[in-house]
Amino acid sequence: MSLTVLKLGGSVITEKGSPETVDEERLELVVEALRGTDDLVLVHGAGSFGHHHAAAHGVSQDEGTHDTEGVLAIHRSMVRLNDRMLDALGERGIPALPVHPLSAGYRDREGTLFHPIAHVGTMVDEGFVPLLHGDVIVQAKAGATILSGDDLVVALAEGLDADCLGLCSTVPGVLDGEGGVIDRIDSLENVVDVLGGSDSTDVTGGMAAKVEKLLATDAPASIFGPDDVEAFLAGKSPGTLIGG
Ligand code: IP8
Repeated sequence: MSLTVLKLGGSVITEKGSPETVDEERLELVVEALRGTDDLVLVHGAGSFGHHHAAAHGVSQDEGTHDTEGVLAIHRSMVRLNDRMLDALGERGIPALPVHPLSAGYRDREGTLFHPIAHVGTMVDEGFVPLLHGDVIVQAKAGATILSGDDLVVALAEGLDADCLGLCSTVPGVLDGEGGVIDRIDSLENVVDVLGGSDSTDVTGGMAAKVEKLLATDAPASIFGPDDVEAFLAGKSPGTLIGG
């Protein structure tokens, strides 16, 4: 079996500038491209669903909270998006099942993520498509902190020994100073100058953070745009290939 872990960026599937709004057209395009793919684990980001709640409650990857209301506001927002995704996938015959990280995983006081992998693997073995998402999760000595879908895909790809890992972003890959797509990145130092931050309320960092996380994985990882999901699933290397 050849296992693929794919993250759909929050800004791909939502309108990032307007609160809790799904980008229906983009979602349709991406979900269509997923049809017929076996052995797939999906993760989606927050986009306009999670980040503004996180910012409103002062919660980030580094700043935790013990305020239950805040935790629930962030989590429920992500569950609403996850439900919308499940509907869109189910309508097209993709057998997706939800996995909510808040209820499954945690981080220790050093920030190391523990998330059940066998659970997700068994779903795949049984022909389902696990659909996880960025979330707020408990962290020892910090209350609850934000877990980016980027960290989740890395942990899943490693734990499940995935054959490939993809991040579908709004841009067609990692862009150089002139707006061209960089084909391959083997080290962060070579590209750190051209990687900027994120443009809207985003508590989990921009492209530089993504590249850094992907460089730490064994599985070949790609960052590509929504038009390239099909090519990626067909085993091609669209966009930017990171490490591997
Ligand atoms: O969009 C962030 O996930 P990401 C999750 O994958 C929340 O970084 C709740 C802000």
